[in-house]
Amino acid sequence: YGISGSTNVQGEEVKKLDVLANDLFINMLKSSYTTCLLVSEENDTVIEVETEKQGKYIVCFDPLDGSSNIDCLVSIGSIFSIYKKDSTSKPDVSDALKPGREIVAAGYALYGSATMVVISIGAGPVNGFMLDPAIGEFILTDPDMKIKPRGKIYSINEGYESQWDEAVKKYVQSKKFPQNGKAYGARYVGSMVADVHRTLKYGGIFMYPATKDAPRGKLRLLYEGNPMAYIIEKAGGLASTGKMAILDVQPQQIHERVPVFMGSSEDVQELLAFHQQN
Ligand code: P6P
Repeated sequence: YGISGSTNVQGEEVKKLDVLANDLFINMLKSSYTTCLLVSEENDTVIEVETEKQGKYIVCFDPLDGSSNIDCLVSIGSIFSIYKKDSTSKPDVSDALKPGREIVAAGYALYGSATMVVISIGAGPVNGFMLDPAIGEFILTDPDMKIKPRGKIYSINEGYESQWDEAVKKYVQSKKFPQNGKAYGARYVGSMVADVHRTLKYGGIFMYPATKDAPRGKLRLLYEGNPMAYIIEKAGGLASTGKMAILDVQPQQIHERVPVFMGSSEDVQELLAFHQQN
């Protein structure tokens, strides 16, 4: 589909597939009678579910993340996090402004060389379900996913190097020109779901740091940073803003952004050491 001609709250061109995905998520969630409030990357304000269809869950989602990759057929995905409403009051935006630690379930769908849903619920593991188109079912192909303590890949948009802070510059430099051992490989898709899923499967670190143009980074806390941090932490990795755990950030508004550093624990700890030095 071509460009639908409109732009979303992020000022990005909204492509028809984005609009379609957003409509599907909203319609399916409302008609599940389990949700009372929705936050979508595509909607400026919270979406209140009609009273007669309300349930007790709040869902924050990016219906189609990586939309700039749609027309060139690079992997894209959907990301979601779920909270349980902790009061009987009328749902309002404050119900969505909870730290990621209060998430009850989260995950993503990756539309890549295969379609996979990775999800974790409550105290449960991270499970990966691959779609088998022959039977139209998602099969549990990756039970209890764990991330390696250290990988060999770093993932960042190097085009913005001139805008990074010193800690990130020195860390990336140390991966390219290590004092001992082999240099890391570089991989960057430009779709968070694809980059994080590869990091989960292979290990390493995914970074979207603050830049001079975007002092709080580009990725959104509620429906990109938090759900991915929830998955990575439950798989044994770390997810930080560079200053604190992403899941501990108290959101102030539904589309706020955070710097993101997540992946293998030893790789993230190494990056954080550069932040502490600087
Ligand atoms: P850049 C896609 O638009 C997205 O929100 C994430 O999926 C992705 O990680 C990031 O932006 C890519 O941004 O600035 O590197 O093109």
